[in-house]
Amino acid sequence: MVNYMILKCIIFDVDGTMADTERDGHRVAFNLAFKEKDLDWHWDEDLYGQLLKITGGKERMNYYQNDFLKKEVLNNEEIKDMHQCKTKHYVELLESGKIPLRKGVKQLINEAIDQNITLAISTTTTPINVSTLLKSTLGEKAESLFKVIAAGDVIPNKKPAPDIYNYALEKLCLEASTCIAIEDSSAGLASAVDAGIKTIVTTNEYTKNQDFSKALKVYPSFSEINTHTLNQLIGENYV
Ligand code: XBP
Ligand code: MG
Repeated sequence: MVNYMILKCIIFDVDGTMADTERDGHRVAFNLAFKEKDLDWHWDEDLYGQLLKITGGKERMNYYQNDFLKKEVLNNEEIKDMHQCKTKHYVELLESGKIPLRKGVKQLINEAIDQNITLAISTTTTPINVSTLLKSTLGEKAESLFKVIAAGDVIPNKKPAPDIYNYALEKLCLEASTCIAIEDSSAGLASAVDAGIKTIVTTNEYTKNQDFSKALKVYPSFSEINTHTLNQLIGENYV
């Protein structure tokens, strides 16, 4: 039984973890951008679920044209332009309040703050998407609740590479052994674990059948997740 607090920091993934953003958020924004730019692409829910294998919106569009269409429709500049248009639509979706935090996330954040546990974010998504999600769900000052927000192109290799979590640890100046990551996907899990961070997974419709064998524990929701269980989990695996 671990009573003393080993846990110093909770590092949240964003998409699929803090909020269920992919099906009704990012996917819809991509389709709005394709339509605005008169591109005859449309990603339905099933196809998007396959495309989520690749993290990063720009990288996902390249994956789609190279591996599914098997032809280059958009060059790198056009990919960047399309992604900026998609991000504009995604931010508008967030600002409309259509994408709430998953049940239990706000409570866990407040509990961590009460117990002086540092909060951080480690995500593949574009920084403005993170700040807009936080503001639209937790209020104007929400970003200041997180000591580090590691997001998007700040590192060269996106998840499953460990870069974004290594970047977060460097900025946090904390030992990986005192942190726990919360992820939703096998790519995110691999990224955190390869950075030496113990990780739990909260699944969603898109990721529930993925391989989570490297996770400390897998949860279908945040209902059983609190700072005590997180501390217990890393305490039992403390090295
Ligand atoms: C999920 C991702 C992101 C989003 C799209 O990030 O892979 O790429 O799907 O966002 P995470 P962008 O689970 O690490 O939060 O279009 O801004 O990349
Ligand atoms: Mg995720």
